[in-house]
Amino acid sequence: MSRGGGRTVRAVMWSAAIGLSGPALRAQEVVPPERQASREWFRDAKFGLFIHWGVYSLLGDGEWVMQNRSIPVGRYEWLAATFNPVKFDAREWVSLAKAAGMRYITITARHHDGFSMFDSRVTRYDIMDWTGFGRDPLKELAAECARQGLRLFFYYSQLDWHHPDYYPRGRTGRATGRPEGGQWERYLDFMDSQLEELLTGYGALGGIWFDGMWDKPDADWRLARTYALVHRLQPAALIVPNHHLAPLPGEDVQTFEQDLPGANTAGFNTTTIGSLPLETSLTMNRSWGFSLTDTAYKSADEIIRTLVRAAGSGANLLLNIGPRPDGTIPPESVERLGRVGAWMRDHGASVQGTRAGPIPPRDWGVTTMRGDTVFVHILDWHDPVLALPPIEPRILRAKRWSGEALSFAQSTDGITIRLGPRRPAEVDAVIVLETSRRDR
Ligand code: FHN
Repeated sequence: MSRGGGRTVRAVMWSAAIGLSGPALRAQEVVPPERQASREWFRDAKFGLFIHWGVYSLLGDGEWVMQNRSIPVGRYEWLAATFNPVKFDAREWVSLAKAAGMRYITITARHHDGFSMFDSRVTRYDIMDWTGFGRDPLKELAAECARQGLRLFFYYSQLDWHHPDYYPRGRTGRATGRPEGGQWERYLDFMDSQLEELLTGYGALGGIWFDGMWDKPDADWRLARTYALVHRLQPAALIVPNHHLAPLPGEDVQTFEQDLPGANTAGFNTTTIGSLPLETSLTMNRSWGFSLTDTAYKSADEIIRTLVRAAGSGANLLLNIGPRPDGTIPPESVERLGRVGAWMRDHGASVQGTRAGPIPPRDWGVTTMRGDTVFVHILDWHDPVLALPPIEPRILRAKRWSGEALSFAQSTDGITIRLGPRRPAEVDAVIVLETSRRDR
């Protein structure tokens, strides 16, 4: 992924620019119980599979290849016609996610190249009408997710490098040879029509994952109207906006790209953390879309530690794969998902269904909690006694994840837990603290 410039525009200014001022702003603030319940489900879920897959996968150079190589619309259209993922198997994809311990899938229904990976009635530039594939992969995924009990989210790019009405142009997509002209309102109508298709033709969705508004920060995105449409068609669906701004009315999740909440190694995660559910999206190597040459894969241990660190920050991890153009998943990704899944089968309960614990994330590790149980995740600590800052509840018992009791001392100065002699390296040494809230 590459794209220009930092976005420091403040949310308040945006609210006006994108049509969320005045009554619309206030009208969006009531969150109905169905959506509240979905938010709690989301907080519990903790782990999801992100999938970037589309015409760009054919070139094996990431999802920005159209922009990065200045490919004109006509030539890209030709490429799109050759997309034929004959080995795509929804059951395999969903099973892989499920075995990894993931609870949801977020897949690109349409990325910035403007090609619809679903059967759309409002354009022929989609997988059913433009290619010889003859199947709607999102329909198959939706059915399979429903069968296996995972929720499905659709990534939807608001930015479009193909549509003539995406005009005036934004920061990107200027070299694709489109005529200088177009009607912005018509483009917004087109987007709303596509969203309506996605929200009415694919069963109950987890939500819509929006991306790309940053391409035109000053445009009127008619966001209040689009969000109202989503909420009207599926009252339980969540809106996850990847605009890297403070959350706006109508939105349900604050998502951070390539960073844990609070960190900003990627350069665009400058917002402060609010009260909405949190999510971190992360590439498994350095690319979102399939790359033939990117072999910089994170190890399974690194992924597990990031998942645990995310949970300790109260966030989900949305871990990406970039399937190949034939529909198969790179073996490096399959292998890592398998290893993470093995860890999740044993330790998943220390992460899923939890909330951030009483001790804020530290270099040595994090804490999570469920009810009166606190999970101390030791990620980098090599000494026989672990020293923790004080926590409010009284600790009744401390034990290893395997059940072995540990001796501890608790005072107003803090907690010490005797870990005993150094053990073989564990990716995450989980200590369970059973506590009794003082206010009982
Ligand atoms: O430009 C996209 C990029 O291709 C990818 O989809 C990521 C995923 O979070 N989001 C955008 C950049 O913010």
